[in-house]
Amino acid sequence: MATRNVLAFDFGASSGRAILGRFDGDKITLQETHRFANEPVQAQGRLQWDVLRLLHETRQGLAKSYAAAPYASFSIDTWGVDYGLLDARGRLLENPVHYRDGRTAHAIEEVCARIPRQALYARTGTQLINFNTLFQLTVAQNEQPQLLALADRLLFMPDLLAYFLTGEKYSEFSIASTSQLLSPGALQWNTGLLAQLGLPSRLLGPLVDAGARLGALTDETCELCGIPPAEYIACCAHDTASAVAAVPQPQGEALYISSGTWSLMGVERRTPLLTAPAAQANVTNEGGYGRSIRLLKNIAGLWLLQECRRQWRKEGQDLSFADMAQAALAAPAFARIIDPDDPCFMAPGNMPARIADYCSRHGMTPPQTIGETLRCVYESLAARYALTLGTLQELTGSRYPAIHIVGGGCQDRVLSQWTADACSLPVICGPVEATATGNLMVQLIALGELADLSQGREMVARSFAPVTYAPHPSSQWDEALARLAALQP
Ligand code: ADP
Ligand code: LRH
Repeated sequence: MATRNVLAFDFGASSGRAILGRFDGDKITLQETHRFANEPVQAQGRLQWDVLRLLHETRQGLAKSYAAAPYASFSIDTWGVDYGLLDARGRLLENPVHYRDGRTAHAIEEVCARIPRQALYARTGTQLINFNTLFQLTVAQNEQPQLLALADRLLFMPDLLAYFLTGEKYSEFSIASTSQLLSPGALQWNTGLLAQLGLPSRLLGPLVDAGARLGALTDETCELCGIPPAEYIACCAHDTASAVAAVPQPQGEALYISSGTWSLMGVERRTPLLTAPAAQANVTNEGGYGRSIRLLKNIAGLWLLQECRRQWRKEGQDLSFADMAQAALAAPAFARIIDPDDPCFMAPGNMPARIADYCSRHGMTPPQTIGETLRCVYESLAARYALTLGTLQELTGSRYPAIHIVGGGCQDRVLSQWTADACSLPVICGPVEATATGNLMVQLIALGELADLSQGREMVARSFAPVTYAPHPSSQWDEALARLAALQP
């Protein structure tokens, strides 16, 4: 069979990349044709995404990839919840605001004064995290009513970038499902909820499933890039949904951690779980490929390591990932445990100082060295995964034979081994570029090269050799879990 080429753009909160996939009918091979930093910009008191820079980099990726090999189609996935607003002429009204901006710090309390927490959860199936689009919009409505009055359409980040390139305005299901603006598990805006909160439903346009074929590059982009009009196919436009699609699990019963800036730990289901214990645990029911449900928990993830690394670089110490792992291994074990999900770690800033401060406030000796700080973060993350495993098992009534870790973070051997140890389960790592692989796979299904998701997952299993970590449980991990469980925010 002739090779079929498709192109994925995957934007994480720390970097973006263009990845060309070559499918030979059996396996897929990946070529990274373009990678760029995704650095937010603080301006006028707001943390914002540099969306035009991202558009520019996307065009670079389109051109460079075409030079590597002509592709039949392309697609875009990004992080969740953030959006841009367009006016009636389709012009972007303001730079999209970063979900880590502090403007939504009290948004949950304000909305829940009108709609009780449990009712909001039952009506949306979405975890209550202050950065959800719903909360961002209620803050915008309070602070900038004139902006919302001018706005005609809201597009989530991947749909916005696709619109810049194709001129078509759609909202893909998985990315829309991160917003808290959908009815649970449905391809349907929750207009009743919007009306109750005084938010304009006219902002919300047509919803489509992943796999929809949505037009082609505009003449403007073709001319700028010097390429012919490639087709745009919606992938699972939420990066986590694309990553979960690429978890090599033939029966779809695996427990996964999508490990990048965030660690998203969960399982795939057919229906949303909206029980009181699910609401209490604040797990989310996000949309996946084929209208599946990703029942998962957001865990702060490698963000803490990224921010520590950024701070040390500022101070003149440029550490590689291997240096960081070495330093952690050399530090004393289980000296301190932090809650990686504590709100004090959410905003960008001096993370080592915040970790030290957290330790002091919770009666622990602050870490003195880089190695001690890193050991604390690694052990705390692994312990958080283990507690989350327990929560997911309780909620679903299932036991899981192994944990699949996918994404950039699965290259971290120390974290992978300690996750296996803390969870007392084998950890199966890979693919590293799961998000791009899931993005490419959905395009291949839409193009008729693969029959369905299970064929796609078989292709993933054939294409990427996994790395497995056997667990070495110990009573020290049990104690660490108990210490983490006892920490109060
Ligand atoms: P996102 O898409 O959310 O920005 P990625 O999936 O690209 O994140 O993962 C980025 C993270 O993966 C980095 O912050 C780092 O912690 C981890 N990582 C990347 N490369 C390596 C490596 N070679 N060794 C260990 N960890 C790595
Ligand atoms: C991971 C992610 C996650 C969202 C967060 C905003 O990149 O998409 O699933 O909760 O970013």
